[in-house]
Amino acid sequence: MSGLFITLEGPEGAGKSTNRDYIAARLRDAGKDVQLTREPGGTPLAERIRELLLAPSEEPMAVDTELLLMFAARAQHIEQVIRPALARGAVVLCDRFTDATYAYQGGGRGVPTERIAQLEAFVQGGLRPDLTLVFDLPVEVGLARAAARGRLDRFEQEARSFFEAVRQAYLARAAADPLRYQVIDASLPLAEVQARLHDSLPHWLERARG
Ligand code: T5A
Repeated sequence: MSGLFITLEGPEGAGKSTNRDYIAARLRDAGKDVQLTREPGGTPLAERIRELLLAPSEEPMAVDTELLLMFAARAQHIEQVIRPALARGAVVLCDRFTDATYAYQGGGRGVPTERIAQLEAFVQGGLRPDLTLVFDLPVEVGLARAAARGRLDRFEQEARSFFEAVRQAYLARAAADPLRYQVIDASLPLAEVQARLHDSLPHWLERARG
């Protein structure tokens, strides 16, 4: 594969989608072929699985159901979108990927890391992001931003302790592999976050290409 696989991660309301569009615009200015996508979702079928995952429901979703639906959507997304884009040499810019499974299902729900790692190997083979940007901010700031948008999805209705665990899981993963992860202070004003992205991105991309 000759493309570059970049993922954006972080707790709720961290600004991933906003900054994904900003990064895509900078990369396109530099003449890159950019494939924008997101998880769960990214293909029509995977977007239908996303609806199942995010819709609040009377029937509680079993933790393993949630885990397997995340990976079912991912398998479809990888086959239909991510691998073809990488094969044509594109930069794939993906709003959440498997780090979200480690953070939400692992940190938040308590699924053992080894079980997630088994599914990751099964579904992805050797596919891993080249660069992961973790947009980090205090839980209450992110939840306030998400709440300002209106109705809360199934995850956004979780307790604050769930999101604290999610945040800590992201930070622990980033600390364990500082070459792949860049932690960005997403509590700063948007203009400041984007100024930092503007200044650091070329360096991160160069390093990710190895
Ligand atoms: N999930 C996902 C799992 O549990 N396991 C998995 O494996 C995967 C892949 C997906 C849900 O699924 C879970 C995690 C999620 O709960 P989602 O909608 O894709 O849901 O993810 P969210 O995090 O909910 O997306 P959000 O849209 O809430 O957050 P973003 O994308 O981080 O934030 P964004 O860019 O939409 O910004 C939110 C608001 O804040 C403002 C923006 O203008 C916007 O209004 N904003 C700022 N305001 C002030 N200062 C800044 N620096 C700002 N940056 C953005």
